[in-house]
Amino acid sequence: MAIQDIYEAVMAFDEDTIGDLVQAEVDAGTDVQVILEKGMISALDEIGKQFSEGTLFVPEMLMAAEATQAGLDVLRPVLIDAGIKPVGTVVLGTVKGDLHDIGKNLVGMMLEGAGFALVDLGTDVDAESFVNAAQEKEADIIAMSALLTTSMPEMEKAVAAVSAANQSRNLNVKVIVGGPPVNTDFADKIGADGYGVDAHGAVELVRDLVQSGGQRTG
Ligand code: B1M
Repeated sequence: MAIQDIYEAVMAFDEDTIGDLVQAEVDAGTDVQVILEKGMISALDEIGKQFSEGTLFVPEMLMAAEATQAGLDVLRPVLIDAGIKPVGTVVLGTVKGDLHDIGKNLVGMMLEGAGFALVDLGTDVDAESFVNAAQEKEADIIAMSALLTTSMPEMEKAVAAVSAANQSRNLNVKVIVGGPPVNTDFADKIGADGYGVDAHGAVELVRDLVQSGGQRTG
């Protein structure tokens, strides 16, 4: 049993056995971050590379994603330490037009594990839905994910809507953004309060913003 088997299971779209493989690594005491990065995320990177090269297509990308989700289901209870009193509330979603949710789900699990109450709006979330959910749930932070370059204008719109609602509805919600097409410069340009480079970075950033209200990269 090895991390390589988990990598191979994603590459083989094997959602039936990946759970057992992940569980075996968890039981063996392997670092969850290693299981995630070397087992699943690196396989998805290879799938993405083959998609770019035209040797794999959307159905294969989807099957690889489903196998990954099956592995993540096993990691969920390991990442989420139940029973912690919420230290803040985060509204999370992938922006409008974008259906990718694996990275977003990871960010959500790590936030829950760090003791934040999570309102996960799913994918294809428009600006108004982010704002309304934040108001309704009295959230401290809105966390937006994007995987497509074409989602970046939607992210900009959503950040602007939060900023407008902070004024017009007298809210005090901060926004963080993340995902491969965005970076600190983009976050600054669109007026976000920060950029999370990965799921761990997102947690650090949210923690910092909730505690101090400053702008930074996590
Ligand atoms: Co899509 N896809 N896809 N896809 N897909 C990419 C993103 C792509 C890079 C593949 C490629 O061309 N090499 C490419 C985007 C190119 C671009 O715009 N620059 C692409 C494309 C083009 C498309 C379609 C347009 C294909 C088509 O239909 N012709 C289509 C779009 C559909 C849509 O959204 N409207 C599409 C569809 C799909 C599937 C549905 C088949 C499937 C998604 C299934 C799902 O998510 N449930 C899929 C997949 C699986 C991928 C790849 C292979 C894997 C993405 C992934 O889950 N990575 C991807 C190639 C790749 O990434 N290598 C690709 C693992 C995940 C853990 O990483 O999401 O980056 P990531 O999250 C990280 C960090 O980015 C960060 O933390 C996470 C963990 O550390 N992070 C945040 C993410 N969000 C954050 C938020 C934060 C902070 C950190 O704070 C708020």
